[in-house]
Amino acid sequence: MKKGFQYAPEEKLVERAYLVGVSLPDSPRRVEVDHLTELRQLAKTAGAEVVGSTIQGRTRIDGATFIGPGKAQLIRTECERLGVNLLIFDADLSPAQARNLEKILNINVIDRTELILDIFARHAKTQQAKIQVELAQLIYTLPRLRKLWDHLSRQQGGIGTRGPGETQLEVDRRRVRDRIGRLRKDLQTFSKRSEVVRESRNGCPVVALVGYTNTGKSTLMNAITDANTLAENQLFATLDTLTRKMKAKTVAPVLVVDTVGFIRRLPHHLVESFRATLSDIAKADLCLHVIDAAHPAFVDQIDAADHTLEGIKDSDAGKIYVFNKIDLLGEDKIQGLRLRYPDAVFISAAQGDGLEELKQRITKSVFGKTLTVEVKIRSVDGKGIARVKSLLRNPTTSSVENGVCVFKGVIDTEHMKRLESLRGVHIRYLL
Ligand SMILES: Nc1nc2c(ncn2[C@@H]2O[C@H](COP(=O)(O)OP(=O)(O)OP(=O)(O)O)[C@@H](O)[C@H]2O)c(=O)[nH]1
Ligand SMILES: [Mg+2]
Repeated sequence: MKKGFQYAPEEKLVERAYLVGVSLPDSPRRVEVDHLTELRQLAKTAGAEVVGSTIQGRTRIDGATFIGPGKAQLIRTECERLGVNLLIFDADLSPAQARNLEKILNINVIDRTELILDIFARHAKTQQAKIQVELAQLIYTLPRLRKLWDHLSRQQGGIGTRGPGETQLEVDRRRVRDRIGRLRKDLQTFSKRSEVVRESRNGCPVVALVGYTNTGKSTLMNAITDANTLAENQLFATLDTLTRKMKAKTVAPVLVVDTVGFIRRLPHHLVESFRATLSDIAKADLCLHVIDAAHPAFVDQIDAADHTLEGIKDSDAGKIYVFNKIDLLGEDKIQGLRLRYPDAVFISAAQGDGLEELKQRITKSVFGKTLTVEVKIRSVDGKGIARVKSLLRNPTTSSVENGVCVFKGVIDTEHMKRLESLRGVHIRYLL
């Protein structure tokens, strides 16, 4: 290596983050500890290194600084000691609170919504997802533009940089509003396009995988369809909708949709922007609510996901609770869950346990107890014809052509296996 002249490799900026939670009388400390664990995972997913955290007990929120100026000073000292350059709040800060805190702390302050938006921006791959995320970010940014300007003027410092006049801020606000309008229009074309895709589904029933983020929806998708979608131990790995046929020989075609996960207090900007994506859930015939049975806060996660689902879907639509990751639980724990949730299905998407039962439940639910089918069989196969007639309710012969008989009729789903096992029989499902 040449002495005295070296190219320093570009340093990768890893943000050193400090987390702040607030425990109010209606949210006990234990709950806030769980929430901060989730915030830590969110921060990690966003690429930050968490170097410290604090939970402050308060009787009420401080209007100007959320945590109070005294606590803010203490945090500043701690952050300076730890070399922190990003403070993340497990709360939604008002634009003014964020501004005031940055003044006291002299580092970048973001809240939970901003962190989630950042992860969404990192994970957005398709054009639709990118537009949806940008829209959500702009809606969030609009009332906070002043904070951005404060940043700029502080960075520049010195004479003549006393912050832009109100007019420049107004111009920027208008630009952002225009862009929001444009993105909303772009999203409408995506909605129309997905209508067309939906029609091409040819009446096949659709099952949506829903649930809290990181519960194993994509892993389940890969296990029951031939999709090869990203499944990773990070939050919001999936943002785009993916539809595939369920692998099941014994039933009529069923489409499975994998989509974005939910989280406690999903920022409403995101729900609004992701309406096109979420409409796939709304239109589904059945929702499989996937639960991480091994997560300590799975009950809260069920509630949070159900709450989000209520805002998207009619309550009378079918739903099955699917407890995943049972490979991580002992037999006692699984038995306890079975007693507590008698209608649920228990699986390990990763190990393949319980998937056959799940598929049967899906079939039963989307088709009801019966299916209407058209059966083709060679007319010389007298024995086969007799079997087909015995399995169908009210079989009608619709035609005999080129030595092939065509029957139509209704069959109990429990008899489907027997019909499919007959040799020389061709079945078409009339949904
Ligand atoms: N032990 C175990 N781990 C599982 C199982 N299913 C999924 N996982 C793991 O859980 C993590 C999350 O899985 P994903 O399938 O990405 O979860 P997701 O619900 O699609 O997550 P998002 O798309 O981020 O909302 C991954 O690390 C998987 O390997 C399971 O049955 N057992
Ligand atoms: Mg996923």
